[in-house]
Amino acid sequence: MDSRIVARQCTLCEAHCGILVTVEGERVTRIEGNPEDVLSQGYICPKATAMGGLHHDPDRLRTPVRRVGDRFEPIGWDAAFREIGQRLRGIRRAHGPSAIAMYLGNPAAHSSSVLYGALLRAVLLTRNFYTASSIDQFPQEFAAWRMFGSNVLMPIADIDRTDRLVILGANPAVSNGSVTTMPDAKQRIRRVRTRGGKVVVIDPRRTETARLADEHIAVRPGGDAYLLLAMLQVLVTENLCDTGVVRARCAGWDELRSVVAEFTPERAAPHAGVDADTIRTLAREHAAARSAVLYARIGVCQQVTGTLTHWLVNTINAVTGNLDRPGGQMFATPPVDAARFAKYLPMAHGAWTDRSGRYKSFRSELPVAALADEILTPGPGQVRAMITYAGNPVLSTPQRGRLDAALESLDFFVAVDMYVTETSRHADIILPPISPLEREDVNLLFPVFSVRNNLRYDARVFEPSAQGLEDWQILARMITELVPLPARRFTTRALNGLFERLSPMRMAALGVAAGPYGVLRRGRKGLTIAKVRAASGGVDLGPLRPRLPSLIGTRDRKVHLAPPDFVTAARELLASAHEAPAAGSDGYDLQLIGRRHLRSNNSWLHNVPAMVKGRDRCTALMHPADARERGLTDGEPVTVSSPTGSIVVTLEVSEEIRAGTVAIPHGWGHREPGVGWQVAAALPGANVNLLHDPALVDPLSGTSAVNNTWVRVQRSAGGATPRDEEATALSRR
Ligand SMILES: Nc1nc2c(c(=O)[nH]1)N[C@H]1C(S)=C(S)[C@@H](COP(=O)(O)OP(=O)(O)OC[C@H]3O[C@@H](n4cnc5c(=O)[nH]c(N)nc54)[C@H](O)[C@@H]3O)O[C@H]1N2
Ligand SMILES: Nc1nc2c(c(=O)[nH]1)N[C@H]1C(S)=C(S)[C@@H](COP(=O)(O)OP(=O)(O)OC[C@H]3O[C@@H](n4cnc5c(=O)[nH]c(N)nc54)[C@H](O)[C@@H]3O)O[C@H]1N2
Ligand code: SF4
Ligand SMILES: [Mo]
Repeated sequence: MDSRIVARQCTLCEAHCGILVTVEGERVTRIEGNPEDVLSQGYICPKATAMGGLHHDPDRLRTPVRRVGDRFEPIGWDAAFREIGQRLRGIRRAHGPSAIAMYLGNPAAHSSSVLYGALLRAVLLTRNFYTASSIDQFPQEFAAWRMFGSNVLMPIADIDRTDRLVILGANPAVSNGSVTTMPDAKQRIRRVRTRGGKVVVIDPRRTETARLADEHIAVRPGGDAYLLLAMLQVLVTENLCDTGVVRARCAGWDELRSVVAEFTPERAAPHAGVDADTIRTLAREHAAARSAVLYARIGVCQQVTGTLTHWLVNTINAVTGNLDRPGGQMFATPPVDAARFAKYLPMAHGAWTDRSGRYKSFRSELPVAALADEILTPGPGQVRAMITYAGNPVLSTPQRGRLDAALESLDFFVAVDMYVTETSRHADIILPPISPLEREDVNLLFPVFSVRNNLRYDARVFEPSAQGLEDWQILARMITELVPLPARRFTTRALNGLFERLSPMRMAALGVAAGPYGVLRRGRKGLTIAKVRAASGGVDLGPLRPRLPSLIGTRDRKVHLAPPDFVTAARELLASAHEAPAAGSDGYDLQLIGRRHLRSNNSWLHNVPAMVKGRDRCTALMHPADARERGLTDGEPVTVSSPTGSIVVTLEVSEEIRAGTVAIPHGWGHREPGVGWQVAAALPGANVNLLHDPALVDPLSGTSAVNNTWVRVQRSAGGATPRDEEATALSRR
């Protein structure tokens, strides 16, 4: 049989590891790491093979479908777009542009089709634009915007050169790095230690990453802001800061010092759940190291103190002289230098709000916590139609379990997705893109956040069928339907023709040619997409280089250490620290946090058998002392309830989690009627977001604080197992 090997990337997570895909006949028979890949150097995780599984998955939609009663029937592309155009234009005419909402999910960021997602968003002119970012990295963007003048300036941990790596609320050994792209994070972490450096992990769970570290500090969930404020107090009072650098490059130093002056490690200790000596040592060692970096990610984003924590992380790195220097926090010089221009975009925090006035827009979108209310609450401005693109908000966002009913109540709903998911099952029309292995691409986003400057190319493994469309083509056709056109019947074709010539690949080629390494700047030796395509593992563009002065977007061109709203919030937090730490109430006595598994990726790899074989992954992880106290045993079904909702999952007892804390992964709960992913639908597990109160957010950025829910865990009534209908019944409440 014909056999061939194609080099491309796995596009499932930010690492975008280089893979070699072996195809025999029409089937993928092997996926292995590409040793020539300039960033991943042969590494892959077990998820890489899912790229083949997804491609061949019989449940993956290959043609558009339309809902007829409670079934979906195939429909042609032209008919689908015609109907979408008519329905959406009608709703916009009757109720205004904000009556159409759009939700953009995580996989959108993994292909350059996202450019058309942004264009569709712009054409919609809606206030109701939502993305997964408001349950993800918004606090980091918000802190970057206020400190450096642009949300894109989220600094990267220079892990390959640091002498001291301190990780808070991230588990790169499993996630392979986020907002610091680091394929084979495990190896990179080990190398910090083999070259004589030190690794510390601050996390309520003794994670896969913590097991690689010199030291694990089991912080109380939500305790990080206190811990960091006290670290700063030590740095300031013991004169451990690099004041030369601070005075030359930063503003707000005096204000910052006055905020933390009184907040000793002793005062922080009960709130952080970490003893004072440990906090003091953390501060001293950070200052003493030749280079050091605090790296924080989603665990601390999803807290009411999300933005404050990321501000303090950046601040501690800055005042110890570790900002914009090798081994510290740095900024990439990517082939398309987005950060240079992003500072000119208006961020306009609070340009509008949701109708309740509680949630402010940030970078032109509303926090996703407002979504169900904006659909369900009647009155002027109510959302009547919805477009989802590469997202599964029913499983991935907290909505008090009302998003199913909300989506069902819409006048019209179109989902751009290749599965009938918990979300898209409510759609009137589902538009599936071709499989990732059928697209050609260069990703320009992740080089902005990678540990080395690079550009890599994704080759097509299979030719798409003649009818197959990429996401950007689907989105372009929707844009055409929505742009006000004078004589629609005649101009539609012209506009579609124009878009066909403006493929993201073409735009990327232009961007790269005009970028810092491009032919337009460097002449014949410069970088082109053709050169990247010709190199099997992409092009390495060298280590990160100091460059903040050329990027910074604040008016005075200084790093702002004390943005007034952050200072106010910090003072409020410190004032409340006079009281005892929060301890839950009404019997809600455990703090719930999330976790990720190496073979899972948010909600959508659970239909690939190789990714879900073995034991139930959606378990509640609990410390033995907590289990004993409740008379619970490993492996039994338990009911986990919060004031917001209740689910049934299997209990997993383990020393690895801090007492008083339970951890349950998100993205599960597929046993819903009508979902099309049949492997997933047969799995145990429940939707943990049913437990989270959407009203609980980081007040600065509006990010859902899903690592801050108090729950109660009890033996499941009647000994029901999570495979029973009970889990389904509860999750549909
Ligand atoms: N409680 C809790 N909730 C969380 C989190 C948490 O830690 N705890 N994490 C949050 C985070 S970080 C994230 S990023 C979100 C993710 O939240 P979402 O982005 O809403 O959800 P995903 O699970 O990534 O679902 C992606 C959907 O896109 C589809 N898809 C995959 N590839 C493509 C493609 O190329 N094109 C199109 N059109 N569709 C595609 C899949 O079939 C799937 O339905 O979840 C968030 N939710
Ligand atoms: N295998 C796999 N890889 C993935 C994903 C996946 O689902 N599976 N998802 C991808 C996505 S969309 C993202 S955004 C990234 C996320 O990448 P990471 O940020 O590395 O994500 P997590 O593994 O969720 O790590 C968060 C950690 O925070 C801890 N934590 C929770 N609350 C607190 C707290 O209050 N303080 C502290 N200090 N720690 C806390 C948790 O115990 C957990 O270990 O991963 C990406 N990579
Ligand atoms: S870490 Fe795994 S899932 Fe992520 S890109 Fe690499 S192989 Fe794919
Ligand atoms: Mo994410």
